[in-house]
Amino acid sequence: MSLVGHLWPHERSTFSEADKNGDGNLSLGEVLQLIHKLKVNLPRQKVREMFKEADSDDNQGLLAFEEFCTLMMMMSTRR
Ligand SMILES: [Ca+2]
Ligand SMILES: [Ca+2]
Repeated sequence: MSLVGHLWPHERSTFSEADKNGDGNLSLGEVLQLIHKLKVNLPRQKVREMFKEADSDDNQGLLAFEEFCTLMMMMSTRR
């Protein structure tokens, strides 16, 4: 089973919970709030870098669900 497949249902609910304004995308601010809530110990600067790296489609500055999964993968593999 792939990691993404395994995480899917959980990530989906995390994503919609983090999407405060309900636009279907996560802004950097929403991601930072989520990370704070999850008590993930990462410096803001690091989060910003990973956000930019995960943000790979045409809709820059916002993370779609797939991009958010990429970000979560980065966070779990790069401690
Ligand atoms: Ca949003
Ligand atoms: Ca994007």
